[in-house]
Amino acid sequence: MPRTLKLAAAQMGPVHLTSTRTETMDRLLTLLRQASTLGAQLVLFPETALTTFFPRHLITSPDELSNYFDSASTLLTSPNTAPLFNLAKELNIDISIGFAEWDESAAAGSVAGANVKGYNTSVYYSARKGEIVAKYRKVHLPGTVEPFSNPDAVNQLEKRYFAPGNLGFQAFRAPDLVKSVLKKGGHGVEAKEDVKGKGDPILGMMICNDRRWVEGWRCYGLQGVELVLCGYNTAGFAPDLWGTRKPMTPEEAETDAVFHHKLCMQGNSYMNSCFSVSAAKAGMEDGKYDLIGGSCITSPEGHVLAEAKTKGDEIVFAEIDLEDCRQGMEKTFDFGRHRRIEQYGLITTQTGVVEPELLG
Ligand code: CDV
Repeated sequence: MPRTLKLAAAQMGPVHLTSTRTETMDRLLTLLRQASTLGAQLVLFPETALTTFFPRHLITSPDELSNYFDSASTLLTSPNTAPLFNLAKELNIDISIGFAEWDESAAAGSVAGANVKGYNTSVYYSARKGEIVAKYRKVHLPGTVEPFSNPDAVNQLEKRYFAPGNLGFQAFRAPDLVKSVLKKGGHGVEAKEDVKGKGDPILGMMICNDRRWVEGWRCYGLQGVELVLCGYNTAGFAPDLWGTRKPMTPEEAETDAVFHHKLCMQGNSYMNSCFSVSAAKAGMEDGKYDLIGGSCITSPEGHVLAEAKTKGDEIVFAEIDLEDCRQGMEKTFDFGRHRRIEQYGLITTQTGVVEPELLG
């Protein structure tokens, strides 16, 4: 049985320090309406979609910092965020969006020098339910607590403002997003094998840097994920962050950054037999910080089905059939038959690299 889904990434052009919340919200609403005209049932917005990517700045004023955060509990009611969820409900479109989540309890145990105010978070809103049905907090926070010593460096101070996500990689089902699916206790459901690939779509969220880490993808793969959603803000040129062993022009660096982005989305989609959708915040933010575009939708065979053509506000759209995940899940990547967990101990017992002894 086909389980088709009309899917969109809502790529955003830059949002500046000077952009007002109202201006940014208007752009989000326009993108959602555009996706609706294409028939989208699910729209993904970028990481920290409501503001500029503020972790590139050293912000010391508590008031200024609090302007970039929102509380998860008031997303559906706050004037800063409610219009988007209200429109999603009206248009009957599920949405997923990234934002900086204010949660002062996150600061407990944070490292010296940090000024942790919460988490780098994304939520999944089900239009049919009229509620947020899943929340994910970014696990792999890139960058540093303190700015680089180079005054011209592009900083990435996520470890300063956010605590690492503490919700794991929890897959979830999107209620009634796809028609004609099996429900619990449904007619003809006898064994667990009978329901595989037949229920409501299985989704997982990750945020930006997470896409570079196979561990998160595999955690989702082990829950039968069919679609991974990933919003991002990826610098096009950040030699202090990435290293300078092979000097590159900003143009070469950006080409490489887009290549690595797609490599992660395509390779990990293939190795976990799932679709993925990624949505960038792109272009020159705050006047001088270049972010890559490259928002795309990829298939379980690792192909790019649709991708952004600009670095501005743009809808990337594809109709997918979740049934296409079955081939990989049942053959090459049938985890139950082929994985050898007795050989993978290092993955969960060791964090950093330990090289074999030097030879004599
Ligand atoms: N927002 C991010 O997580 N950005 C990172 C850094 C390393 C540019 C990324 O992985 O794209």
